[in-house]
Amino acid sequence: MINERMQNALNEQIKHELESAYLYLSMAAYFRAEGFDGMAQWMAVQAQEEFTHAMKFFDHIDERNGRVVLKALAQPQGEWTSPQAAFEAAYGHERFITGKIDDLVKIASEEGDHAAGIMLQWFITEQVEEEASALKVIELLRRIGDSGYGLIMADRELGKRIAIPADNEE
Ligand code: OFO
Repeated sequence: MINERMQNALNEQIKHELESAYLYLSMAAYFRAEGFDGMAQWMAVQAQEEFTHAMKFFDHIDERNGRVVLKALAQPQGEWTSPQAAFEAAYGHERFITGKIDDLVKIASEEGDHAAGIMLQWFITEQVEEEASALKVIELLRRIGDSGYGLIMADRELGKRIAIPADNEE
């Protein structure tokens, strides 16, 4: 059985993960509109991943006889000044999410909730990857600068990202 404080905090995190999905989907729409279909694909895959993160919290609450409560999602930003600006916003968002995971780890420890603590270990590792993958794209786009050819090549490369089935995302 999960206690109320932990349950409320994890329900809040479901919202954050779904807001992440919504933000990346909004970025995918922006990239589509700008003609960067590869970057749109990268963001669409990221949005799918975020949904699987939300479901990990959903399942954890449910498996421990808690109650999942979904909250309203904020409208995501829809426009950015450049592909680099969008990826920088994604990186900033991931740092925000890392802070949220750290807060949850603290709550789990204060509540003596070892089950939540173990589940959250996966997210600690995942956030290192999430920040690193956004940063890698930012560095690539910084090197390219305003080169139209460079952006086309980067778009082609980023479009190779494919969705990983949720069970293999360990
Ligand atoms: Fe769920 O890791 Fe990004 O936000």
